[in-house]
Amino acid sequence: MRISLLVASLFAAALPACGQERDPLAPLPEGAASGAAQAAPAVPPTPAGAMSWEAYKRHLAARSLAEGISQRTVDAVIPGLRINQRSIDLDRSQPGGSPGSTRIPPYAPYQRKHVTSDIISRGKAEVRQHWTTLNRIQQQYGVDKDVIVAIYGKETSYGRIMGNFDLFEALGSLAWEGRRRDLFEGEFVAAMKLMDKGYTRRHLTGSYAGAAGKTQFMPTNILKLAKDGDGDGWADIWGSEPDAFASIANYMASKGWERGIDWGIAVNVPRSLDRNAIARKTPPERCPAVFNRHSEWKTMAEWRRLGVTPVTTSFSDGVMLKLFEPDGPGRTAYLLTRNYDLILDYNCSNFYALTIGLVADAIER
Ligand SMILES: [Ca+2]
Repeated sequence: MRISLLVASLFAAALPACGQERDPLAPLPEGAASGAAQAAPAVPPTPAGAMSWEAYKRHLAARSLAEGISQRTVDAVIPGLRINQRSIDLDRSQPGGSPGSTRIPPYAPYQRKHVTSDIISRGKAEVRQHWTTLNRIQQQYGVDKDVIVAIYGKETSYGRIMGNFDLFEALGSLAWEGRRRDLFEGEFVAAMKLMDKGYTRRHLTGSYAGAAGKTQFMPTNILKLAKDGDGDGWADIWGSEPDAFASIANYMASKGWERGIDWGIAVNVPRSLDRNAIARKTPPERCPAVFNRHSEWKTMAEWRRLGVTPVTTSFSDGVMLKLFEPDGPGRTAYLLTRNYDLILDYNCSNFYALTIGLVADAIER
């Protein structure tokens, strides 16, 4: 994430997500447990000093070599590796663990702050500047170009805030600290693999928690999903916007993005709708605080029969949708598609995903 580390990072939401973590500019009230990191169960904290930093560095070197990383990379990174206490402090200050913080704030004030004319106009400028490239990427991956640009804008303020933490120090420090050692140690090793592939130490910077570049991918996702979008044969998510766009599109496509289906639409919901009758019946597989706010799935035709009507655009009758009323009955509501859930893969927060969708729609208009 971002985190050039200003104050903003103090508010950054949660863990590095699939690709990133939070908006540098934006707290994500409900996104405390997001993304890739959510997959890693919390382990009991290792009291600093349970393993000395020097001993842990030896462990990192041995694991790296065991995973096939070159001695040259190990020698370049490990001996001088320092603890980055700021990474540890920022990680510990993330929301999510404090009792009593379960109340979800309303979305409308967040929307006013994060779906702004400035963000939208800068997104439109990105689309104009990269029109041909973005259309080619949209055609190739099937992911809407306005969604790609909206994600880029939210993740890094259109490339302005990518984070300047040395990835090895950030990831190594968080692994050593121990609360999510498996996650961060795996990401450290992935960063070593990136260096073996030719990415320089200068490139390998990111957020305090290791989300990197214009896409805010964690190193494992850079290895798996980064793509070359400008045709120079090199996926440079730090330096190339076309590469970042292709990588974001590839991320979404790899998760199953359905070509030609919008993320969702605004709808009017009758007051009389029985919310209990449409509530989700099965526990979500991930981030329950986020998914439990959505209804069960019904077709567009079924929603119409229940009196739920699109404000403007609609879906065809057979499309599967779920209802989300971010601010409760009587306020703006949305019918969401499976593509919305893929935005949640990027960062598991309704505040995040809904904002991406609304900014994307506004960029397109
Ligand atoms: Ca490239």
